[in-house]
Amino acid sequence: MASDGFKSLLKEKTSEAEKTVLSFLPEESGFQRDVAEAVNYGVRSGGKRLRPILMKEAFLMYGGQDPAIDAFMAAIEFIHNYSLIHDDLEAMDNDEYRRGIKTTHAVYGEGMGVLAGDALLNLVYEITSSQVMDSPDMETMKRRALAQHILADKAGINGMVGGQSADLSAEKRGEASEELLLFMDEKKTACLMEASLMAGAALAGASEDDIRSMEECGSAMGIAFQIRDDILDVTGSREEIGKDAGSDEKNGKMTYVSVYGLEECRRKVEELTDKALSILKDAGGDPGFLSDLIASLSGRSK
Ligand code: GRG
Repeated sequence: MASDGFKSLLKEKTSEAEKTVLSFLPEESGFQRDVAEAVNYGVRSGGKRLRPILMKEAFLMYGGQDPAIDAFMAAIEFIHNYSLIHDDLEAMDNDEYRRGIKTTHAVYGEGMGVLAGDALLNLVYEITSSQVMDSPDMETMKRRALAQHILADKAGINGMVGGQSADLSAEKRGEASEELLLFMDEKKTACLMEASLMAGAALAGASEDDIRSMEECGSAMGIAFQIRDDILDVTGSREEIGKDAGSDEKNGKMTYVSVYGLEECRRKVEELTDKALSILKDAGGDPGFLSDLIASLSGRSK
């Protein structure tokens, strides 16, 4: 059970992350204002802001001081939000609600939903490449470029997009195996957790070994996060999870719950969370809040 101290710190950090992310949103003006409005609607719709918080905590854990962290926090949240907007489209999961309100395509139409996701992904490269170009020295430029590379790699064909592609193909072909399930969840969900922790560490100038530890920690916590998501899709209500429950079953998706059942899934979440925490403990630095955050996610209800 999370302590009151942890809860109030999380609230504070969530509101800081939120403020940072929103400060990078586009202006709603000109002939392109509709897409800017759709982008802003999607990003302003709330959410836990987990990925930018993870990034900032890894950054602080390794003694980071680079002001570019703000742009990178916005960037990871923009990648996440683009993936949600596209995931909700008719061509994907066809979901009408997310974060307790109508999805972006449900409000702005399918075409604008596609464009809003595209625009967000481009914003990622606009705001992070500006940070690389404006670096005050070569060392900082290398750290920023590495952080940018991590985001691109983990979000792309060998990361999140690859996982989503495997998910769509499995659905279409009726394929199912433990190996495939693990691949899908590692790629489509854990990769952005990995990217958050790794990019935070990279911006702080952490060593290659430390960045690798962040990757391993993000992988274990990310898979646990997805299994918890699968559990909530079965046991949660729209009030709790902000979207229609039972979406996986409706779409005939293979999930951890459909393969292993609820009890085994709960056990796996605990096991993976312990693994993430133990990697973090051995990673050097003071993981204080980050440990508490990862531990709290195993019992999350939204
Ligand atoms: C290029 C068409 C195209 C798609 C990109 C759509 C996509 C690839 C990937 C989707 C991956 C996806 C939506 C995975 C689910 C991950 C997940 C559990 C998301 C929910 O994260 P939370 O709970 O959300 O952090 P909030 O709302 O709190 O931000």
